[in-house]
Amino acid sequence: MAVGIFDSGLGGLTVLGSVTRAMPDLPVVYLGDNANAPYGTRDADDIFALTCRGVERLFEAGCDLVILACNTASAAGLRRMQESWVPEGKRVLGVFVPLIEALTERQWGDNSPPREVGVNHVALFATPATVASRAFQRELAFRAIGVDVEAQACGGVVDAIEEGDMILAEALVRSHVDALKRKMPKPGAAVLGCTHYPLVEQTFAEALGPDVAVYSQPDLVAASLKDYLARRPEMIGPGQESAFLTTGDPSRVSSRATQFLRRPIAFDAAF
Ligand code: DGN
Repeated sequence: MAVGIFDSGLGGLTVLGSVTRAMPDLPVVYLGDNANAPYGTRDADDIFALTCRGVERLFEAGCDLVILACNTASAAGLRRMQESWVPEGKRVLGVFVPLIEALTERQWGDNSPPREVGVNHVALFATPATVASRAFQRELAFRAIGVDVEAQACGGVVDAIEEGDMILAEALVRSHVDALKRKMPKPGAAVLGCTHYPLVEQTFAEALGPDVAVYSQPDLVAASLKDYLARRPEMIGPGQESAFLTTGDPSRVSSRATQFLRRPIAFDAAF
């Protein structure tokens, strides 16, 4: 069995990169819904329908476990999916929890009551849809008390990355960090709550300054997945190859992915 990784576009490749570094032999099927990216300005029902279609395709490709490597899709419907849509024998996991566990220094499955953690002021950078959902704040409230979150909706950054305009993406990041600092002058930590943002992580870190700890998802998700699979060896098995699927133009997406991952990647049409 392969593990499926789903994103609205190219952002999930940051998670895929960390997963394959942590588990080089793990077969992974990636699906990017590039034809419909970005999701960040769509409504929740639309995002839910598109995400279900992509995840279903990954189930058909032989994945029993799918990671929603998209905060926007997770915010719009991960819980709804898990409660009412995921078929028996299949699993869908999101990317918020490993991030929040790192921020609150908790272990997977630690359901103890909320407690004070070492950081009081947290800056959240995410897409407009993720920020509007307040899903991050809700998850954090289950685990930590006394943490003040200031969220900055980073309009335009995903679009610029999908278009390959990294100069624009970096300029937008700097202006979103400035906007955040006007609301919260001294964050103790910054959370990159979108899987596209690790591609401009250095710009976030430079704009935030050396005193702000930046939490980014790819390595945290890979470590949680490794731990999860170690406890469920039956979920992975031989006989499946890694594959890359897109709803967009395979040759265009392949060349962007090859640039990002710095190795040759060949996408096929998903449908
Ligand atoms: N990478 C997606 C996320 O983590 O939210 C971006 C979603 C989008 O398409 N805007």
